Amino acid sequence: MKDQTAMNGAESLVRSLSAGGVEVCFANPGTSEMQFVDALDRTRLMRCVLGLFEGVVSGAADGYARMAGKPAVTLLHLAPGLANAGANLHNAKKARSPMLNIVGNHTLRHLRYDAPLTADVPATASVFSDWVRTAQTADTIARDAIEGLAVATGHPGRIATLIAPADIGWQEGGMIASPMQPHGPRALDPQVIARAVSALGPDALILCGGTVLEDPASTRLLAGIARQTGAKLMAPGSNRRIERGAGRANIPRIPYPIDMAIEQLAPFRRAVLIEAQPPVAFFAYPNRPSLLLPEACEVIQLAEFDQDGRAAVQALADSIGAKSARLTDPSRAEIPQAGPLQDLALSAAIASALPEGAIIIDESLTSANQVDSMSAGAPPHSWLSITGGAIGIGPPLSAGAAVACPERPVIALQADGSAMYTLQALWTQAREGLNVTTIIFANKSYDLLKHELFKVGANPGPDALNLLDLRRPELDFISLAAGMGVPGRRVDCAAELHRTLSDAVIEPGPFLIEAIL
Ligand SMILES: Cc1ncc(C[n+]2csc(CCOP(=O)(O)OP(=O)(O)O)c2C)c(N)n1
Ligand SMILES: [Mg+2]
Repeated sequence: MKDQTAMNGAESLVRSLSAGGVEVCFANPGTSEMQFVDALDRTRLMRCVLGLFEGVVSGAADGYARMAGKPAVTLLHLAPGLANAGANLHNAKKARSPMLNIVGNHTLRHLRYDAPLTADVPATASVFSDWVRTAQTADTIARDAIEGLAVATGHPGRIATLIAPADIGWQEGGMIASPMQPHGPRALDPQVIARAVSALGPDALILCGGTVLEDPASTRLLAGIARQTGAKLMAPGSNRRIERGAGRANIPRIPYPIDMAIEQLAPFRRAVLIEAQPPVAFFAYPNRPSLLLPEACEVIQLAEFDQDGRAAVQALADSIGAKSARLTDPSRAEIPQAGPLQDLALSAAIASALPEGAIIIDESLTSANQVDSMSAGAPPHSWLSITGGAIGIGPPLSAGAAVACPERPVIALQADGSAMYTLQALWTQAREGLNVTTIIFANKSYDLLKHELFKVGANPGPDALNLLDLRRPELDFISLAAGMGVPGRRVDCAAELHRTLSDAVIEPGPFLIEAIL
Protein backbone atom coordinates (compact mmCIF):
# COMPACT_ATOMS: atom_id res chain seq x y z
CA MET A 1 0.00 0.00 0.00
CA LYS A 2 1.41 3.35 -1.03
CA ASP A 3 0.25 5.44 1.89
CA GLN A 4 2.10 3.14 4.30
CA THR A 5 5.31 4.96 3.48
CA ALA A 6 3.76 8.03 5.12
CA MET A 7 3.24 6.22 8.41
CA ASN A 8 5.79 6.32 11.20
CA GLY A 9 6.77 3.29 13.26
CA ALA A 10 4.56 4.28 16.19
CA GLU A 11 1.45 4.57 14.06
CA SER A 12 2.09 1.24 12.33
CA LEU A 13 2.33 -0.37 15.77
CA VAL A 14 -0.92 1.13 17.03
CA ARG A 15 -2.81 0.30 13.84
CA SER A 16 -1.50 -3.28 13.76
CA LEU A 17 -2.28 -3.97 17.41
CA SER A 18 -5.76 -2.54 16.99
CA ALA A 19 -6.35 -4.78 13.97
CA GLY A 20 -5.07 -7.64 16.15
CA GLY A 21 -7.87 -6.99 18.65
CA VAL A 22 -6.21 -4.75 21.26
CA GLU A 23 -8.74 -2.16 22.44
CA VAL A 24 -7.26 -0.62 25.58
CA CYS A 25 -3.96 1.02 26.46
CA PHE A 26 -3.09 1.60 30.13
CA ALA A 27 -0.34 4.18 30.21
CA ASN A 28 2.04 6.32 32.15
CA PRO A 29 4.20 7.74 29.36
CA GLY A 30 7.23 9.99 29.15
CA THR A 31 9.17 11.80 26.46
CA SER A 32 10.51 8.63 24.83
CA GLU A 33 6.92 7.42 24.31
CA MET A 34 5.53 10.66 22.88
CA GLN A 35 5.40 9.22 19.36
CA PHE A 36 3.12 6.48 20.64
CA VAL A 37 0.96 8.95 22.55
CA ASP A 38 0.69 10.99 19.38
CA ALA A 39 -0.18 7.89 17.30
CA LEU A 40 -2.83 6.82 19.83
CA ASP A 41 -4.33 10.28 19.66
CA ARG A 42 -4.28 10.52 15.88
CA THR A 43 -5.71 7.08 15.24
CA ARG A 44 -8.24 7.07 18.11
CA LEU A 45 -8.23 3.28 17.83
CA MET A 46 -7.75 2.46 21.53
CA ARG A 47 -9.22 3.58 24.81
CA CYS A 48 -6.34 5.22 26.66
CA VAL A 49 -6.43 5.00 30.45
CA LEU A 50 -3.95 6.96 32.55
CA GLY A 51 -2.53 5.46 35.74
CA LEU A 52 -0.73 7.83 38.10
CA PHE A 53 1.96 5.27 38.91
CA GLU A 54 3.25 2.41 36.82
CA GLY A 55 2.14 -0.17 39.40
CA VAL A 56 -1.38 1.05 38.69
CA VAL A 57 -0.82 0.61 34.97
CA SER A 58 0.40 -2.99 35.24
CA GLY A 59 -2.20 -3.97 37.87
CA ALA A 60 -5.00 -2.51 35.76
CA ALA A 61 -3.77 -4.29 32.64
CA ASP A 62 -3.82 -7.53 34.65
CA GLY A 63 -7.38 -6.94 35.87
CA TYR A 64 -8.47 -6.11 32.35
CA ALA A 65 -6.86 -9.25 30.92
CA ARG A 66 -8.36 -11.53 33.57
CA MET A 67 -11.88 -10.31 32.80
CA ALA A 68 -11.66 -9.52 29.07
CA GLY A 69 -9.78 -12.75 28.34
CA LYS A 70 -7.43 -10.79 26.10
CA PRO A 71 -4.53 -8.42 26.60
CA ALA A 72 -4.40 -4.69 26.98
CA VAL A 73 -1.25 -2.90 25.94
CA THR A 74 0.68 -0.88 28.50
CA LEU A 75 2.84 2.13 27.75
CA LEU A 76 5.73 2.56 30.19
CA HIS A 77 8.65 4.93 30.44
CA LEU A 78 12.15 3.43 30.16
CA ALA A 79 13.72 1.28 32.89
CA PRO A 80 12.50 3.33 35.89
CA GLY A 81 8.87 3.28 34.71
CA LEU A 82 9.11 -0.41 33.96
CA ALA A 83 10.66 -1.09 37.36
CA ASN A 84 7.81 0.78 39.05
CA ALA A 85 5.42 -1.53 37.21
CA GLY A 86 7.41 -4.56 38.39
CA ALA A 87 5.50 -5.89 41.40
CA ASN A 88 2.19 -6.03 39.58
CA LEU A 89 3.86 -7.39 36.44
CA HIS A 90 5.10 -10.15 38.73
CA ASN A 91 1.53 -10.82 39.93
CA ALA A 92 0.30 -10.81 36.33
CA LYS A 93 3.03 -13.25 35.29
CA LYS A 94 2.04 -15.63 38.07
CA ALA A 95 -1.60 -15.23 37.00
CA ARG A 96 -0.55 -16.08 33.45
CA SER A 97 -2.45 -13.03 32.32
CA PRO A 98 -1.83 -11.97 28.75
CA MET A 99 -0.16 -8.55 28.53
CA LEU A 100 1.90 -6.62 26.01
CA ASN A 101 4.14 -3.87 27.40
CA ILE A 102 5.53 -1.18 25.13
CA VAL A 103 8.48 0.42 26.89
CA GLY A 104 10.24 3.38 25.38
CA ASN A 105 13.98 3.72 25.34
CA HIS A 106 16.49 6.30 24.18
CA THR A 107 17.64 6.20 20.59
CA LEU A 108 20.75 4.10 20.03
CA ARG A 109 22.93 7.17 19.41
CA HIS A 110 21.82 8.74 22.70
CA LEU A 111 22.41 5.66 24.86
CA ARG A 112 26.22 5.94 24.83
CA TYR A 113 26.18 9.32 26.63
CA ASP A 114 24.60 8.03 29.83
CA ALA A 115 21.74 10.54 29.95
CA PRO A 116 19.85 10.69 33.28
CA LEU A 117 17.17 8.14 32.40
CA THR A 118 19.60 5.68 30.80
CA ALA A 119 19.57 2.20 32.32
CA ASP A 120 19.45 -1.39 31.15
CA VAL A 121 15.86 -1.70 29.87
CA PRO A 122 16.16 -5.28 28.53
CA ALA A 123 17.58 -6.48 31.86
CA THR A 124 14.76 -4.77 33.75
CA ALA A 125 12.19 -6.27 31.39
CA SER A 126 13.63 -9.77 31.64
CA VAL A 127 12.74 -10.14 35.32
CA PHE A 128 8.97 -9.90 34.83
CA SER A 129 8.50 -10.86 31.18
CA ASP A 130 8.21 -14.17 29.34
CA TRP A 131 9.31 -12.54 26.07
CA VAL A 132 11.45 -9.45 25.48
CA ARG A 133 12.44 -7.84 22.22
CA THR A 134 13.96 -4.51 21.21
CA ALA A 135 12.53 -3.06 18.00
CA GLN A 136 15.21 -2.42 15.38
CA THR A 137 13.60 -0.49 12.52
CA ALA A 138 10.43 1.46 11.77
CA ASP A 139 9.30 -1.06 9.17
CA THR A 140 9.59 -4.05 11.52
CA ILE A 141 8.33 -2.65 14.84
CA ALA A 142 4.69 -3.50 14.07
CA ARG A 143 5.66 -7.08 13.22
CA ASP A 144 7.59 -7.29 16.50
CA ALA A 145 4.52 -6.08 18.37
CA ILE A 146 2.27 -8.60 16.63
CA GLU A 147 4.71 -11.39 17.51
CA GLY A 148 4.64 -10.21 21.12
CA LEU A 149 0.86 -10.19 21.00
CA ALA A 150 0.83 -13.79 19.75
CA VAL A 151 3.11 -14.81 22.63
CA ALA A 152 0.91 -12.94 25.15
CA THR A 153 -2.35 -14.45 23.91
CA GLY A 154 -1.09 -18.02 23.80
CA HIS A 155 -2.01 -20.78 26.22
CA PRO A 156 -1.14 -19.92 28.90
CA GLY A 157 -1.19 -16.12 28.76
CA ARG A 158 2.24 -14.51 28.95
CA ILE A 159 3.89 -11.18 29.58
CA ALA A 160 5.49 -9.84 26.41
CA THR A 161 7.60 -6.67 26.50
CA LEU A 162 8.62 -4.75 23.40
CA ILE A 163 11.27 -2.10 23.89
CA ALA A 164 10.83 0.75 21.48
CA PRO A 165 13.75 3.14 20.90
CA ALA A 166 12.28 6.61 20.38
CA ASP A 167 13.63 7.12 16.86
CA ILE A 168 11.95 3.95 15.62
CA GLY A 169 8.67 5.44 16.72
CA TRP A 170 9.20 8.65 14.82
CA GLN A 171 10.88 7.31 11.65
CA GLU A 172 8.72 6.99 8.55
CA GLY A 173 8.32 3.64 6.81
CA GLY A 174 6.03 1.91 9.31
CA MET A 175 4.39 -1.20 7.86
CA ILE A 176 1.13 -2.74 9.03
CA ALA A 177 1.61 -6.30 10.31
CA SER A 178 -1.21 -8.82 10.09
CA PRO A 179 -2.42 -10.73 13.15
CA MET A 180 -0.64 -14.00 14.00
CA GLN A 181 -1.99 -17.23 15.46
CA PRO A 182 -1.28 -17.41 19.20
CA HIS A 183 0.96 -20.18 20.53
CA GLY A 184 -0.44 -23.37 22.09
CA PRO A 185 -1.98 -25.19 23.75
CA ARG A 186 0.32 -28.22 23.57
CA ALA A 187 -1.51 -31.49 23.03
CA LEU A 188 -2.38 -33.72 25.98
CA ASP A 189 -0.58 -37.04 26.35
CA PRO A 190 -2.96 -40.05 26.10
CA GLN A 191 -0.68 -42.10 28.36
CA VAL A 192 -0.86 -39.48 31.09
CA ILE A 193 -4.65 -39.35 30.71
CA ALA A 194 -4.75 -43.13 31.22
CA ARG A 195 -2.56 -42.84 34.33
CA ALA A 196 -4.78 -40.09 35.70
CA VAL A 197 -7.91 -42.16 35.09
CA SER A 198 -6.49 -45.14 36.98
CA ALA A 199 -5.38 -42.85 39.84
CA LEU A 200 -8.90 -41.58 40.55
CA GLY A 201 -10.41 -42.92 43.74
CA PRO A 202 -11.27 -41.93 47.32
CA ASP A 203 -7.63 -41.26 48.26
CA ALA A 204 -7.00 -39.07 45.20
CA LEU A 205 -6.96 -35.30 44.91
CA ILE A 206 -7.80 -33.47 41.70
CA LEU A 207 -6.13 -30.07 41.91
CA CYS A 208 -7.35 -27.79 39.14
CA GLY A 209 -6.37 -24.23 38.31
CA GLY A 210 -5.97 -21.84 35.39
CA THR A 211 -8.59 -21.79 32.67
CA VAL A 212 -10.52 -24.70 34.24
CA LEU A 213 -11.67 -22.48 37.11
CA GLU A 214 -12.93 -19.87 34.66
CA ASP A 215 -15.23 -22.33 32.94
CA PRO A 216 -18.35 -23.37 34.92
CA ALA A 217 -19.04 -26.26 32.51
CA SER A 218 -15.60 -27.75 33.28
CA THR A 219 -15.93 -27.38 37.04
CA ARG A 220 -19.41 -28.95 36.97
CA LEU A 221 -17.99 -31.83 34.98
CA LEU A 222 -15.14 -32.15 37.47
CA ALA A 223 -17.69 -32.29 40.27
CA GLY A 224 -19.34 -35.16 38.38
CA ILE A 225 -15.98 -36.95 38.06
CA ALA A 226 -15.31 -36.45 41.77
CA ARG A 227 -18.74 -37.78 42.71
CA GLN A 228 -18.38 -40.86 40.53
CA THR A 229 -14.86 -41.78 41.69
CA GLY A 230 -14.75 -40.49 45.25
CA ALA A 231 -11.79 -38.24 44.43
CA LYS A 232 -11.65 -34.81 46.14
CA LEU A 233 -11.52 -31.54 44.24
CA MET A 234 -9.40 -28.59 45.30
CA ALA A 235 -8.02 -25.42 43.76
CA PRO A 236 -4.76 -23.57 44.48
CA GLY A 237 -4.93 -20.89 47.15
CA SER A 238 -4.63 -17.99 44.70
CA ASN A 239 -6.07 -17.96 41.21
CA ARG A 240 -6.38 -15.63 38.28
CA ARG A 241 -10.15 -15.97 38.26
CA ILE A 242 -12.72 -18.41 39.61
CA GLU A 243 -16.27 -18.43 38.32
CA ARG A 244 -18.32 -19.41 41.33
CA GLY A 245 -21.62 -18.97 43.20
CA ALA A 246 -25.07 -20.47 42.72
CA GLY A 247 -25.30 -23.16 40.05
CA ARG A 248 -21.54 -23.61 39.97
CA ALA A 249 -19.32 -26.22 41.57
CA ASN A 250 -17.90 -25.04 44.88
CA ILE A 251 -14.23 -25.96 44.85
CA PRO A 252 -12.37 -25.36 48.11
CA ARG A 253 -8.99 -23.67 47.90
CA ILE A 254 -5.81 -24.80 49.66
CA PRO A 255 -5.56 -22.59 52.77
CA TYR A 256 -2.68 -20.13 53.27
CA PRO A 257 -1.53 -21.21 56.77
CA ILE A 258 1.00 -23.97 56.21
CA ASP A 259 -0.18 -26.30 58.98
CA MET A 260 -3.78 -26.15 57.76
CA ALA A 261 -2.64 -26.83 54.20
CA ILE A 262 -0.53 -29.82 55.24
CA GLU A 263 -3.38 -31.22 57.30
CA GLN A 264 -5.92 -30.91 54.50
CA LEU A 265 -3.60 -32.55 51.97
CA ALA A 266 -2.40 -35.31 54.31
CA PRO A 267 -5.02 -37.94 53.33
CA PHE A 268 -4.06 -38.05 49.65
CA ARG A 269 -2.03 -40.87 48.10
CA ARG A 270 -2.40 -39.65 44.52
CA ALA A 271 -2.82 -36.17 43.07
CA VAL A 272 -3.94 -35.33 39.53
CA LEU A 273 -2.86 -31.80 38.61
CA ILE A 274 -4.67 -29.85 35.90
CA GLU A 275 -3.13 -26.48 35.00
CA ALA A 276 -1.69 -26.45 38.50
CA GLN A 277 1.75 -27.07 39.97
CA PRO A 278 2.48 -29.23 43.02
CA PRO A 279 1.30 -27.06 45.93
CA VAL A 280 4.15 -25.21 47.63
CA ALA A 281 4.19 -23.24 50.88
CA PHE A 282 4.42 -19.44 50.56
CA PHE A 283 7.60 -19.52 52.63
CA ALA A 284 9.91 -22.12 54.12
CA TYR A 285 9.60 -22.56 57.89
CA PRO A 286 11.79 -24.53 60.28
CA ASN A 287 10.66 -28.16 60.59
CA ARG A 288 8.11 -27.82 57.80
CA PRO A 289 8.39 -29.12 54.22
CA SER A 290 8.36 -26.80 51.22
CA LEU A 291 5.96 -28.97 49.25
CA LEU A 292 2.57 -29.49 50.84
CA LEU A 293 1.44 -32.86 49.51
CA PRO A 294 2.59 -35.88 51.53
CA GLU A 295 5.98 -37.14 50.35
CA ALA A 296 4.55 -40.51 49.37
CA CYS A 297 1.79 -38.98 47.27
CA GLU A 298 2.07 -39.87 43.59
CA VAL A 299 1.74 -36.73 41.45
CA ILE A 300 0.29 -37.00 37.96
CA GLN A 301 0.60 -33.83 35.93
CA LEU A 302 -2.40 -34.33 33.64
CA ALA A 303 -2.20 -30.86 32.11
CA GLU A 304 0.75 -28.50 32.48
CA PHE A 305 0.15 -24.77 32.23
CA ASP A 306 0.72 -24.86 28.47
CA GLN A 307 -1.85 -27.61 27.95
CA ASP A 308 -5.62 -27.25 27.80
CA GLY A 309 -7.02 -28.11 31.22
CA ARG A 310 -10.61 -27.98 30.03
CA ALA A 311 -9.83 -30.58 27.37
CA ALA A 312 -8.13 -32.65 30.09
CA VAL A 313 -11.29 -32.56 32.21
CA GLN A 314 -13.35 -33.61 29.21
CA ALA A 315 -10.92 -36.46 28.47
CA LEU A 316 -11.17 -37.72 32.06
CA ALA A 317 -14.97 -37.55 31.93
CA ASP A 318 -15.11 -39.35 28.59
CA SER A 319 -12.81 -42.11 29.84
CA ILE A 320 -15.00 -42.93 32.82
CA GLY A 321 -18.37 -41.91 31.41
CA ALA A 322 -18.89 -39.14 33.97
CA LYS A 323 -21.56 -36.47 33.52
CA SER A 324 -21.85 -32.95 34.90
CA ALA A 325 -22.91 -33.02 38.54
CA ARG A 326 -26.35 -31.84 39.61
CA LEU A 327 -25.49 -29.31 42.22
CA THR A 328 -27.27 -28.18 45.34
CA ASP A 329 -26.30 -24.66 46.27
CA PRO A 330 -25.23 -23.88 49.81
CA SER A 331 -27.62 -21.49 51.52
CA ARG A 332 -26.89 -17.76 51.32
CA ALA A 333 -25.39 -15.83 54.17
CA GLU A 334 -27.92 -14.05 56.38
CA ILE A 335 -27.84 -10.26 56.66
CA PRO A 336 -26.16 -9.58 60.01
CA GLN A 337 -27.72 -7.72 62.92
CA ALA A 338 -26.39 -4.34 63.97
CA GLY A 339 -23.12 -4.88 65.81
CA PRO A 340 -19.36 -4.50 65.57
CA LEU A 341 -17.39 -5.66 62.54
CA GLN A 342 -15.98 -8.87 63.97
CA ASP A 343 -14.87 -11.29 61.30
CA LEU A 344 -18.09 -13.34 61.16
CA ALA A 345 -20.42 -10.32 60.98
CA LEU A 346 -18.08 -8.50 58.61
CA SER A 347 -18.00 -11.50 56.25
CA ALA A 348 -21.77 -11.97 56.45
CA ALA A 349 -22.42 -8.28 55.72
CA ILE A 350 -20.44 -8.58 52.50
CA ALA A 351 -21.49 -12.08 51.40
CA SER A 352 -25.18 -11.26 51.82
CA ALA A 353 -24.86 -8.11 49.70
CA LEU A 354 -23.18 -9.64 46.63
CA PRO A 355 -25.23 -8.93 43.53
CA GLU A 356 -25.37 -11.16 40.47
CA GLY A 357 -22.36 -10.75 38.21
CA ALA A 358 -20.19 -9.15 40.88
CA ILE A 359 -16.45 -9.20 40.31
CA ILE A 360 -14.72 -9.74 43.66
CA ILE A 361 -11.17 -8.45 43.92
CA ASP A 362 -9.65 -10.21 46.91
CA GLU A 363 -6.79 -8.44 48.64
CA SER A 364 -8.39 -8.94 52.04
CA LEU A 365 -5.39 -10.75 53.59
CA THR A 366 -6.32 -11.34 57.24
CA SER A 367 -9.83 -9.82 57.24
CA ALA A 368 -13.28 -11.05 56.21
CA ASN A 369 -11.92 -14.50 55.50
CA GLN A 370 -15.33 -16.12 55.66
CA VAL A 371 -16.74 -14.22 52.69
CA ASP A 372 -15.34 -17.04 50.55
CA SER A 373 -17.30 -19.86 52.22
CA MET A 374 -20.37 -17.69 52.88
CA SER A 375 -20.69 -16.66 49.24
CA ALA A 376 -20.59 -20.13 47.67
CA GLY A 377 -24.37 -19.91 47.27
CA ALA A 378 -24.45 -16.22 46.31
CA PRO A 379 -25.54 -15.27 42.79
CA PRO A 380 -22.93 -16.20 40.18
CA HIS A 381 -19.80 -14.04 40.41
CA SER A 382 -16.08 -13.93 39.54
CA TRP A 383 -13.35 -14.07 42.20
CA LEU A 384 -9.89 -12.64 41.44
CA SER A 385 -6.98 -13.23 43.84
CA ILE A 386 -3.53 -11.79 44.31
CA THR A 387 -1.54 -14.42 42.47
CA GLY A 388 2.08 -13.52 43.14
CA GLY A 389 1.94 -12.45 46.78
CA ALA A 390 3.14 -8.92 45.92
CA ILE A 391 0.66 -6.72 47.80
CA GLY A 392 -0.72 -3.51 46.32
CA ILE A 393 -2.74 -4.97 43.49
CA GLY A 394 -6.33 -4.46 44.64
CA PRO A 395 -7.10 -0.87 43.58
CA PRO A 396 -5.63 -1.18 40.06
CA LEU A 397 -6.87 -4.74 39.51
CA SER A 398 -10.35 -3.41 40.30
CA ALA A 399 -9.97 -0.56 37.83
CA GLY A 400 -8.84 -2.88 35.04
CA ALA A 401 -11.63 -5.40 35.68
CA ALA A 402 -14.18 -2.57 35.57
CA VAL A 403 -12.78 -1.29 32.27
CA ALA A 404 -13.23 -4.79 30.84
CA CYS A 405 -16.75 -5.28 32.23
CA PRO A 406 -18.46 -1.89 32.54
CA GLU A 407 -21.86 -3.52 33.08
CA ARG A 408 -20.74 -5.53 36.14
CA PRO A 409 -20.22 -4.21 39.68
CA VAL A 410 -16.68 -4.62 41.03
CA ILE A 411 -16.26 -5.12 44.79
CA ALA A 412 -12.74 -4.85 46.20
CA LEU A 413 -12.07 -6.59 49.53
CA GLN A 414 -9.11 -4.46 50.44
CA ALA A 415 -6.66 -4.66 53.34
CA ASP A 416 -5.59 -1.18 54.47
CA GLY A 417 -1.81 -1.55 54.32
CA SER A 418 -1.92 -3.13 50.87
CA ALA A 419 -4.25 -0.37 49.62
CA MET A 420 -1.61 2.26 50.33
CA TYR A 421 0.81 0.86 47.72
CA THR A 422 -1.40 1.79 44.78
CA LEU A 423 -4.20 3.90 46.23
CA GLN A 424 -3.89 6.40 43.39
CA ALA A 425 -5.81 3.88 41.24
CA LEU A 426 -8.88 5.45 42.90
CA TRP A 427 -8.20 8.53 40.78
CA THR A 428 -8.30 6.38 37.63
CA GLN A 429 -11.54 4.80 38.87
CA ALA A 430 -13.06 8.27 39.30
CA ARG A 431 -11.80 9.65 36.02
CA GLU A 432 -13.06 6.65 34.04
CA GLY A 433 -16.36 6.49 35.95
CA LEU A 434 -15.78 2.87 36.96
CA ASN A 435 -18.32 1.06 39.14
CA VAL A 436 -15.89 -0.13 41.82
CA THR A 437 -16.84 -0.33 45.48
CA THR A 438 -13.74 -0.64 47.65
CA ILE A 439 -14.15 -1.91 51.20
CA ILE A 440 -11.07 -0.96 53.19
CA PHE A 441 -10.46 -3.28 56.14
CA ALA A 442 -9.07 -0.69 58.52
CA ASN A 443 -7.35 -2.83 61.12
CA LYS A 444 -4.67 -0.12 61.09
CA SER A 445 -1.82 -2.60 61.02
CA TYR A 446 0.18 -5.06 58.98
CA ASP A 447 -1.69 -7.78 60.78
CA LEU A 448 -0.48 -10.68 58.69
CA LEU A 449 3.12 -9.83 59.51
CA LYS A 450 2.32 -9.77 63.22
CA HIS A 451 1.17 -13.39 62.89
CA GLU A 452 4.33 -14.22 60.96
CA LEU A 453 6.47 -12.59 63.64
CA PHE A 454 4.96 -14.78 66.34
CA LYS A 455 5.21 -17.85 64.05
CA VAL A 456 8.99 -17.50 63.78
CA GLY A 457 9.12 -17.53 67.57
CA ALA A 458 10.09 -13.88 68.03
CA ASN A 459 9.25 -11.98 71.17
CA PRO A 460 8.77 -8.58 69.57
CA GLY A 461 9.63 -5.34 71.32
CA PRO A 462 8.29 -1.85 70.53
CA ASP A 463 10.56 -1.30 67.52
CA ALA A 464 9.39 -4.47 65.80
CA LEU A 465 5.73 -3.77 66.54
CA ASN A 466 6.14 -0.18 65.39
CA LEU A 467 7.17 -1.46 61.95
CA LEU A 468 3.87 -3.31 61.68
CA ASP A 469 1.62 -0.55 62.98
CA LEU A 470 -0.34 1.96 60.86
CA ARG A 471 -1.73 4.12 63.69
CA ARG A 472 0.83 6.89 64.00
CA PRO A 473 -0.59 8.86 62.27
CA GLU A 474 -3.97 7.27 61.49
CA LEU A 475 -4.85 6.92 57.83
CA ASP A 476 -8.08 8.65 56.88
CA PHE A 477 -9.27 6.72 53.84
CA ILE A 478 -12.40 8.82 53.38
CA SER A 479 -10.31 11.98 52.96
CA LEU A 480 -7.76 10.19 50.81
CA ALA A 481 -10.54 8.95 48.50
CA ALA A 482 -12.25 12.36 48.44
CA GLY A 483 -8.95 13.91 47.37
CA MET A 484 -9.05 11.67 44.30
CA GLY A 485 -12.69 12.27 43.43
CA VAL A 486 -14.11 9.14 45.06
CA PRO A 487 -16.95 9.55 47.58
CA GLY A 488 -16.94 7.33 50.66
CA ARG A 489 -18.35 6.48 54.02
CA ARG A 490 -16.90 5.18 57.27
CA VAL A 491 -18.79 2.33 58.95
CA ASP A 492 -18.28 0.35 62.14
CA CYS A 493 -21.56 -1.61 62.20
CA ALA A 494 -22.25 -4.84 60.28
CA ALA A 495 -25.87 -3.99 59.35
CA GLU A 496 -24.77 -0.58 58.13
CA LEU A 497 -21.97 -2.10 56.08
CA HIS A 498 -24.49 -4.38 54.39
CA ARG A 499 -26.76 -1.42 53.57
CA THR A 500 -23.94 0.83 52.40
CA LEU A 501 -22.48 -1.88 50.17
CA SER A 502 -25.88 -2.80 48.72
CA ASP A 503 -26.46 0.85 47.78
CA ALA A 504 -22.95 1.44 46.43
CA VAL A 505 -22.97 -1.47 43.97
CA ILE A 506 -26.04 -0.11 42.15
CA GLU A 507 -24.75 3.46 42.07
CA PRO A 508 -22.60 4.08 39.00
CA GLY A 509 -19.03 5.23 39.59
CA PRO A 510 -16.57 4.39 42.37
CA PHE A 511 -17.25 4.43 46.11
CA LEU A 512 -15.10 3.64 49.11
CA ILE A 513 -16.24 2.17 52.41
CA GLU A 514 -13.81 2.40 55.30
CA ALA A 515 -14.74 -0.49 57.57
CA ILE A 516 -13.36 0.21 61.04
CA LEU A 517 -12.33 -3.12 62.56
C1 LIG B 1 5.29 -5.94 47.40
C2 LIG B 1 5.26 -6.48 48.78
N1 LIG B 1 5.87 -5.83 49.78
C3 LIG B 1 5.82 -6.30 51.04
C4 LIG B 1 5.18 -7.48 51.32
C5 LIG B 1 5.21 -8.07 52.71
N2 LIG B 1 3.90 -8.02 53.34
C6 LIG B 1 3.09 -9.09 53.38
S1 LIG B 1 1.69 -8.79 54.17
C7 LIG B 1 2.12 -7.20 54.49
C8 LIG B 1 1.24 -6.29 55.28
C9 LIG B 1 -0.20 -6.42 54.93
O1 LIG B 1 -0.94 -5.50 55.70
P1 LIG B 1 -2.42 -5.17 55.28
O2 LIG B 1 -2.50 -4.98 53.82
O3 LIG B 1 -2.91 -4.07 56.13
O4 LIG B 1 -3.22 -6.52 55.60
P2 LIG B 1 -3.47 -7.18 57.04
O5 LIG B 1 -2.32 -8.05 57.30
O6 LIG B 1 -3.60 -6.09 58.03
O7 LIG B 1 -4.73 -7.95 56.87
C10 LIG B 1 3.37 -6.92 53.98
C11 LIG B 1 4.03 -5.60 54.09
C12 LIG B 1 4.55 -8.16 50.24
N3 LIG B 1 3.91 -9.30 50.38
N4 LIG B 1 4.60 -7.63 48.99
MG1 LIG C 1 -4.11 -4.06 57.77
